[in-house]
Amino acid sequence: MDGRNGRSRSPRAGLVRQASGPEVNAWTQWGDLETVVVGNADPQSCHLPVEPACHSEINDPHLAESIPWPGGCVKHQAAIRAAAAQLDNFCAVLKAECVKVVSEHAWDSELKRSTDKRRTMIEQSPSKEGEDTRVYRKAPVSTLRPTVLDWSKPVSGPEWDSKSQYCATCPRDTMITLGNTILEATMSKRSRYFEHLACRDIGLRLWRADPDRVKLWACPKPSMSDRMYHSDFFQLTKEQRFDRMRSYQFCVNETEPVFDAADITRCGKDIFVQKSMTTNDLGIKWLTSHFPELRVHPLHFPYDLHPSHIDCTFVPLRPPTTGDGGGDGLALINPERPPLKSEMELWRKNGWKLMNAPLPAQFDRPAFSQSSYWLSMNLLSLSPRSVVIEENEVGLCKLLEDTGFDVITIPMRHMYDFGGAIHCCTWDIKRRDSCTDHFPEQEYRRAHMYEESFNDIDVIDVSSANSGFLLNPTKDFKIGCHENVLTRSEAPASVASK
Ligand code: DAV
Repeated sequence: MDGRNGRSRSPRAGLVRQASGPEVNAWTQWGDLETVVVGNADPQSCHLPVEPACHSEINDPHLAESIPWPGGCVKHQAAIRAAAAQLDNFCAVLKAECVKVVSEHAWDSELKRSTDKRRTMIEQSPSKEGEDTRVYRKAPVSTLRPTVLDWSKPVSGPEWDSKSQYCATCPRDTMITLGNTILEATMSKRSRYFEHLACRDIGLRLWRADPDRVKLWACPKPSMSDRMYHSDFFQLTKEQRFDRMRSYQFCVNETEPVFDAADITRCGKDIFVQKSMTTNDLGIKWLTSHFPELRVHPLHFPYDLHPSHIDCTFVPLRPPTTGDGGGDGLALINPERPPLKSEMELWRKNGWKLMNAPLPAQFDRPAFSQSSYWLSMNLLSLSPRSVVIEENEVGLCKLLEDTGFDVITIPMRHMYDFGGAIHCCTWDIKRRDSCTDHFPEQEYRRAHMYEESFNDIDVIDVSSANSGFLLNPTKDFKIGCHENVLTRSEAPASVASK
């Protein structure tokens, strides 16, 4: 028996653990969800302080005339309570859902079909002869919550300081599960440097319980010194930003690897990482070299001039399947931020289809929200057949139901003030999935990712079916509805003609 590699455990214990699989396991965005962390709106949640990677503005023009951006101040307690209540409700929905059926007859095929998608099982069968009552229960999702911290405390490093931190509503931004590895992101904002500590206890507990199979890992923390940032980024006019969009240069430069976990989306053996305000090329390179079992692909969305986090831009929903009622692989795209034709070729040739997200139900945003109205598409998949979306998003609900999903709706608009919605406020720990290859048709070349001068801005036309690749072409769309993006007619001729 060899104690060092764990073989000293009793064979029985070993067998039990093997049968259950590691408690940390998530390779896709859609595998059957078993354990998830849901963020907290802590009482000392703060407004983002102004710093080299963040210049926030109040959305309401009247309020903006009266007060400056309250960076570093604790948010209003009423806003905090409202978001906290919606997060608690989300946990309750994930944890349990029971249906009591009084007779077999009532268990009609429609109800059965929709509950099947939610992985429903019988919890209580009729106990006596002649009785027909049974209780069905959806396989519950275990929810974990971050540690409550005081975000109003100032923080500093050798070359910087920050008036406050931010909050713990969006563990998605700081933490990601890549297979059996828990990874802490570097972040790029000084105020968010220590945010992962709210999830540290969860990470440590999971790793300690199964150190042979679970990894707890982090990319080296950046210096956050002034040298890391393009200091003129927030002074650029819209026209200058539009002019520079071909070069995909944002506020963080390439001095040190930087990424937010929410810029990554997982599809089994392949993961996709958005180059953004919060993720640089070096961050993508770090991920590529540290996860050799995965194929890492950068993604670019040139019409988003302030990209941050991929989950309001490009959302894989289910993989392609073959035979027996299988269907198309599906990814939801943002029609205001179309993907590049060149980068979508991989998806097309591997049997995926794209689907335009409908325009959001509401375009107004809470006064202090620093996210776009595309939080409308910030959904959480419970399985390849079942998704949770915001209750106002009727258009999205219909589209998803029409494409075969069971849609669960919950209220989440109070979270918009805290930079996120249903996907942002979660961090999935365990899904029933594996490192499956959903993109077998490819020649994976790491080298092309590091081209110094990537300047492709040729995007998918979202108003055309693209020979069947895009399921629902939209005529509504025109580049520039988004307040961050110029309309085509406003754009410099060199760009508009593209
Ligand atoms: O479209 O503003 C927000 C994502 C926040 N985690 C957007 C992206």
